Amino acid sequence: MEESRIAQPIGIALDRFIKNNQEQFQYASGELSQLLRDIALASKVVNREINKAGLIDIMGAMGSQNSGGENQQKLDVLANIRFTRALSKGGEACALISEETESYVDLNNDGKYVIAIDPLDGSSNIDVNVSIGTIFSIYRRISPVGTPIQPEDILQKGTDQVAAGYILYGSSTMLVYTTGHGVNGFTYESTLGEYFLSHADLRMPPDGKIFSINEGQSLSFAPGVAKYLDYCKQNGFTARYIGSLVADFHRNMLKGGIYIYPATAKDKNGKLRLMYECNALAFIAEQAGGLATDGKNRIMEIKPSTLHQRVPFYVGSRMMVEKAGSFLN
Ligand code: AHM
Ligand code: MG
Repeated sequence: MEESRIAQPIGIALDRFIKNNQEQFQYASGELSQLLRDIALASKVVNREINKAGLIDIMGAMGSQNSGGENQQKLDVLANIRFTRALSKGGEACALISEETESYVDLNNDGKYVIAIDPLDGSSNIDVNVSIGTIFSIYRRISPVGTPIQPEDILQKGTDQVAAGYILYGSSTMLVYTTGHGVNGFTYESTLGEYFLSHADLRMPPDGKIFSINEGQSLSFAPGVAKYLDYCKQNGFTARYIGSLVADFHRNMLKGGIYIYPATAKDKNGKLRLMYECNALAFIAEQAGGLATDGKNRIMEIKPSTLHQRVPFYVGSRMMVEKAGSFLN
């Protein structure tokens, strides 16, 4: 464990944990702490809506499309509203990038932070009671506080993240995040309405035997990807694919595995978005001892050129990601 990591007892409440760790932040003014609390609060509201989704008429398609031309679900839109509200109220954020909006949302010019978020990832699983997630990255703005937001504030590399995390709405709801000092996971206790530390200083096994990929598209994979999948099968690996990135990632982080969304004939740059899907998970993976690449390059070093940029994504146990890469190059 690094010296800068403060040992925290299992069971400590998220609020207290954030407070105790505040001095780890480079800019310990409390604003980043507040943003993390805002995200946690919004996630509780979203969690409540997800849990009752089958009971009231909030499931199903919205009839509208998001920035990528995909059908929006009612819960996608609801989650976007909840997180946008929570993150705009406190004034800490100057801009919000979301999967659900074409352009970034200009918030408070006095805010220090830029947030990229996928409010509800795993859309195809919403209606069928399968795990879904929220993914977020937090950046410090580059332009001076108090001035209008600039393109360089928005299009920052993953290495510039000051915090990142996800919420997994699964068999239990978890919030997992990093501020660059290791990864910690908190489980939601719904009767108390609070997250408690359940997974302290998470480490990803360096190697594993789970591979997660949509093999239905294998005919349009590059030969190297197909060869790596043959290698997995020849070595007795296990295939596990939920189709919810957060859930697939979380399982692989705990058990050891690799998640791959490669370039396909349909999606030449893969399907997943660099700014609000891949970077956050790459940061968490690396902080837990894992790795994230586009098959060749470190995800966090890719300079985004557009908000909704897609990228092939290889993430998980370090040795598995390296091995997959060796088949591609
Ligand atoms: P979404 O942002 O529209 O929900 O898409 C992202 C999701 C990931 O959660 C998941 O890993 C992937 O898309 C599944 O895609 P596919 O159905 O092509 O396998
Ligand atoms: Mg998504």
